[in-house]
Amino acid sequence: MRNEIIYTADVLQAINAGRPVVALESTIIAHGMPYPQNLEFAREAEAIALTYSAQPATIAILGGKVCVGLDDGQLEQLASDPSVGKVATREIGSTLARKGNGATTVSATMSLAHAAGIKVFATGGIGGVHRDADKSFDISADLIELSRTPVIVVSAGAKAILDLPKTLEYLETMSVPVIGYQTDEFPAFYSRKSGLMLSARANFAKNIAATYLAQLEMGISSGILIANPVPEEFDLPFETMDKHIAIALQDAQSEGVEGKALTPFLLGRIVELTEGESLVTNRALALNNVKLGAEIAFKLSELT
Ligand code: PSU
Ligand code: MN
Repeated sequence: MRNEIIYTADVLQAINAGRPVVALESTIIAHGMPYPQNLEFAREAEAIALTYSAQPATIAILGGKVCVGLDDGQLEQLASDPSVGKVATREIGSTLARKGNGATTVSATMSLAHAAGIKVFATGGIGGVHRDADKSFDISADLIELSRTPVIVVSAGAKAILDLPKTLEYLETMSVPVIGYQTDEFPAFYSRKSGLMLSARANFAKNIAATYLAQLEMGISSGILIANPVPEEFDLPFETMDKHIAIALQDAQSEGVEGKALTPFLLGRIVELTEGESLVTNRALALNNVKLGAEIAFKLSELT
């Protein structure tokens, strides 16, 4: 009756041999991008990890099993089947128990990557404190998971639809190290700059790997958030994006969208408002994170 993890042969071999492995999430595929661009993205993310010498392991729950590493048919299912739900950590147990399907968010992917023995995970942008959090209390479970699960999460910061200063404050309170990769500034997902300064910076992947190992040696169980700015050529100006985000937030309010539907709604609305430009940037930043994730996983395997 035990719920085992189903690994692909490639992923299991890489983990057992101590070779570099980078986990990838599935909510970004199922709920973060439209079809078929999401499928192309999922395939390309895997290809980039391999190019940078790391084994990709896309994580999802399919047929009531935790799948670590997916085949192309499973990626296609995630990308195109609207019945695949969005699963955060608190929904892992119920999804497994009812033998359901679920695309895993940053929080759920972190906790399953940890259970599977994977130390590095690349995503787009993490969830965080929403802009009206003083009224809605909407704070992503991604932040809680970062505070208690020792996985390195490579992101382009938190999604710009959020309250970024409050998100950084919350991460500080929850003792989550936030390290700018080759930057002193917290990136704003679509934009390289937010005007918010970080207290930690790493210029090389090996320093990130060393920080992670130092934390583990001291029994610190939190994750580490890496803030990796979107490549220059895909940067969308913060001011322009803020105008689109304001409209998307208004639309969400007037349509009564809230809870876990909010983030997918806002991302989708912003794709429409920018006529697809935000999708091009979202794809580019997420792929850039996979590349850095692979480099960190490589350094980690060298050091251990
Ligand atoms: N990054 C992206 N697109 C996404 C997400 C991240 O580029 O769709 C997803 C992640 O799975 C993240 C989730 O965990 O959005 C946050 O959802 P919420 O705000 O409901 O916690
Ligand atoms: Mn939420």
